[in-house]
Amino acid sequence: MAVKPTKEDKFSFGLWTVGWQARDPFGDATRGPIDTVEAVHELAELGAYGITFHDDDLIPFGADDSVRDKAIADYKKALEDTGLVTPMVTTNLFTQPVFKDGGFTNNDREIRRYALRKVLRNVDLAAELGAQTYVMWGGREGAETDSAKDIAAALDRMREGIDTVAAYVKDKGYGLRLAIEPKPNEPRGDILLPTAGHALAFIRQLEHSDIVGINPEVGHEQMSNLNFVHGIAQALWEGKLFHIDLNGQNGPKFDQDLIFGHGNVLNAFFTVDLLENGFPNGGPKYDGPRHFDYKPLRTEDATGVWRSAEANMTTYLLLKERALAFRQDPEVQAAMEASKVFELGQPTLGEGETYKDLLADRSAFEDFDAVAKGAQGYGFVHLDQLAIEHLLGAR
Ligand code: ASC
Ligand code: MN
Ligand code: MN
Ligand code: MN
Repeated sequence: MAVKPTKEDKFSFGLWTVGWQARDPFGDATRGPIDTVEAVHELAELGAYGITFHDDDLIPFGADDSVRDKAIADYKKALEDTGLVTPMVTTNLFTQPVFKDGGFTNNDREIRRYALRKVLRNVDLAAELGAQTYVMWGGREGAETDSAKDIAAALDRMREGIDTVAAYVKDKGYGLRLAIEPKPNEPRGDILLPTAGHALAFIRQLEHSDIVGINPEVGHEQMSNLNFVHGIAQALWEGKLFHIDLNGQNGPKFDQDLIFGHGNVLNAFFTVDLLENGFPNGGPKYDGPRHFDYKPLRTEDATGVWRSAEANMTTYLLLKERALAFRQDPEVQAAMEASKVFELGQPTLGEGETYKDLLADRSAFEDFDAVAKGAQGYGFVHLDQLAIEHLLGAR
């Protein structure tokens, strides 16, 4: 099926995704490194609008200033040549041995200070490139042992770290917003801020919570057996869905980072439905990048890498087309009405009504026929079957 992505679709990719050499805990790399400039050109060719990176993806860790400057200059030139943008930037605080006990929450204070400096340096680069979002994935911020990590102190240090970065961003007048990316485990046995819900609660403890939101990843929520659509819905509802990492996952197991839709496809359908069509009763809508954070399968060669990048976008666009048809189908609208989906949008108390009026309303309790109401059907199966039939192209 011919669905060609355009820049208006706002598809972006991490440099580390197509660039993954497929090294895993059991095996060596199966592919060679990909040149950054080549990756920018390939992604632009395929129809992406943006590319994102960890500092160490672009500039080898420990590189001297001349190497760093050249890497940045080459990257900027590639962006200019292709029109690709950098909407998001992030920091690698997980690969190097120095971060084996984390960055912001490392038990070693000197390492925490070093981690903060590494982030601030890269925040300058993010601002210089015009990024809107700075993601913080605390992959090593966690533990394997409950004896060795004081969780309250670790959360204090996490708050201190994020507030320090946020204060810097504000003082510098950068337009950046920070987005925490939750993940329950891997590489650590347990990671701090394991789910979207934990991260949203944590953000309320920050001094600079106004510029901090979340970057949920499909597979990371599903690793905890959670519903990704519910996670992003709550973040949207709180005005905190600053960015999104789209990929695929088959239930709770190791982080698969599959192509978007190549996992729980029905949940992917409703993810796109929410992102593109919004809540049935209105409310905040997402307008940020559709960012893919996936890994091309280890079995693939260079051709397979670019096919897989394309597959993310094609799958998204097909789901978008299906989700639009679903919402516009009069039969679906009628089924939603019958299922009282729109009735949930009505406040439970009437305009100006208080609990006093509710207590005085005999129809709400004394004369309410709970038995009759208990017998009503909601027609949810019919509605969901319509979704399946749209998804499968049968309507
Ligand atoms: C990130 C991010 C992740 C991890 C992972 C690294 O920045 O969003 O999920 O790093 O992709 O392999
Ligand atoms: Mn992942
Ligand atoms: Mn991610
Ligand atoms: Mn990832």
